[in-house]
Amino acid sequence: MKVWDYIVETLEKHPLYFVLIDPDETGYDEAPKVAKEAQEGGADAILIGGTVGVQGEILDSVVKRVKEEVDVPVILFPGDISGISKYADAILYISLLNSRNPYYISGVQALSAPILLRYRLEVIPTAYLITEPGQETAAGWVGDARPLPRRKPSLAATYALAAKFIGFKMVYLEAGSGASYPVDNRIVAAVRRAIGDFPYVIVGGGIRTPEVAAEKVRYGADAIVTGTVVEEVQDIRETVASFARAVHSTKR
Ligand code: 1GP
Repeated sequence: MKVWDYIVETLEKHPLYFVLIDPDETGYDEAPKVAKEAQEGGADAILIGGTVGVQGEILDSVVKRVKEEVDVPVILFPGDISGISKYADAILYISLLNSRNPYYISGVQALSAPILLRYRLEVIPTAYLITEPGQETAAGWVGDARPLPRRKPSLAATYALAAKFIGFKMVYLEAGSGASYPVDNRIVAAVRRAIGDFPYVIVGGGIRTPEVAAEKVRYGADAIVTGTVVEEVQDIRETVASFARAVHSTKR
């Protein structure tokens, strides 16, 4: 089954919860175990990636080992052209629409397209919008983003509407990994209002509790991503389970 079909079918049942594994943070040897426990806790997919570091043979080997441990989709979340592995199920084909640098809007996509074709990787066209406080995170800094201000949610909404008109299937609202606070609820709500039911909205960055994850869903998120919380706890399965329960049981 295509990952996209899995996403659409699962969304008919409940909102999605993705666990992001950045092997540079979790450790390359720990990543497969983290993925297994995340699946057992109820994660709907595993994202693998990071802004710096994860690439080449090491990435291939991590993705292969993660695939051996889980049945849920393993989706690449690349920081650059180097974040590609033919062993993954799909890739978020990301365009950072509010970057100042055209490389992150269309350059990296062009440079990676031939290799994605050769690997026959399923691509999921994703508009990536970095909001405040993304400027304090690696994604915002490296991606040279002009973070969308939380006091002007209409700006995020216009970018999201442009993403819809261009034809993206996902809009990823990102506060940045390890952000001191998550994407503002007013931004999530304004984006949802502007684009209607589609594209699907992913919200990530700075989400630390199941309550906050559920809140983002109530304001309009279709999918929640957490990364850092899983890196910080001992009991990964139970932590993921509490997030999965909160996300899956909340109505959009
Ligand atoms: C980063 O949205 C993800 O791209 C996850 O962020 O690590 O803060 O959970 P956190």
